[in-house]
Amino acid sequence: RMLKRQMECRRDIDRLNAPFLAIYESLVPPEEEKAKQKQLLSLLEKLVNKEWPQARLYLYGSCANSFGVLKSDIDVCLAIQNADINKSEVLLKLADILQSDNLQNVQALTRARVPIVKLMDPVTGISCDICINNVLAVVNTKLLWDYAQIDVRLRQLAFIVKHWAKSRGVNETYHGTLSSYAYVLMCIHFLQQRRPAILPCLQEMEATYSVAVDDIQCAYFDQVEKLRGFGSRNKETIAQLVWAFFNYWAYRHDYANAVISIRTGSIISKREKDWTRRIGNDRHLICIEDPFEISHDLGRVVDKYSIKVLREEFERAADIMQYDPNPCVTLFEPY
Ligand code: 3AT
Ligand code: MG
Repeated sequence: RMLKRQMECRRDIDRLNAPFLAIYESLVPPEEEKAKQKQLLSLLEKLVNKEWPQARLYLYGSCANSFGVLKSDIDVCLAIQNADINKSEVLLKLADILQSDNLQNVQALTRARVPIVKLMDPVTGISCDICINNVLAVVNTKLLWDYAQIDVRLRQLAFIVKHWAKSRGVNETYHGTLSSYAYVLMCIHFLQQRRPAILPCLQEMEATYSVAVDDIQCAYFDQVEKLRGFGSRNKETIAQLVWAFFNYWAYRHDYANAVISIRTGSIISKREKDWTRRIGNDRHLICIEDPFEISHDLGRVVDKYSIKVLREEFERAADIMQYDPNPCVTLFEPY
């Protein structure tokens, strides 16, 4: 009976639509934030091009994938063609240039997993990380943006999930929980799997966009304006989807055998990917396949301690969605 109750949505669920939409609206950044980001980007472009005239700057991450909540930092990628550049040298040089132009807190982190220069622009108040030649991140940013154009429920769900993850302290990769990028992939997968489906699988469709990044071919259908209304046969509301999302990760997902894959629009098996045992530090306790770098498991940061934390948080959220009189408050209570 317990199980039956967990699989059955609460009857008054749609009463939660308005408050969830209000939370979503309150997180959407205002237009002037976009303008400030552009302003900072063109300042950076000007400075960078004085030293490297051929170089280009690209926004990536949440400031460009449409999943950025207000007051997010911006992620910038410096693309330099020259094959034999030394990333550390470029970063140190870049830090020098930025420092002498009144940008604040300039710091080159050359030994980080993704080496970057950090800075804060006192004019716009925006903080920014600049990395070098991380083209795959620019391409996966476009993929996420394209998915968001198809059905507004993706953006609504992802904002609520990200807000929940930040409030509950489970959006910290250095503590073994998941990145924002991983949570957005979980939302896309989830909406691809609803019946009727709310999102298609763009990488399984005829490719209208194709780029090679190193030895990885990134190709998918990107004429998403033709796909508006794709999910309209599915009438599920945001409250129902939030309920079902947490229910899926709390009680339905097969952690022992399943890999979620937005590339194929389905679940694939750990065995098929040879992700059944620990290799080095990759334990594969929750498996989220990167859409392009398919040997990359976004769950690889999760360890035997943090998997418990994560799963308990999913269960807490699912139970709140099922039983709590006021989920829109309780769900986001600081841990
Ligand atoms: P926040 O709003 O900053 O929390 P975000 O979408 O900017 O969310 P991150 O700062 O975690 O997310 O990452 C910035 C971008 O870097 C997002 C994605 O394009 C790329 N990225 C992050 N982690 C990975 C990864 N493990 N593999 C490939 N690309 C990644
Ligand atoms: Mg970011």
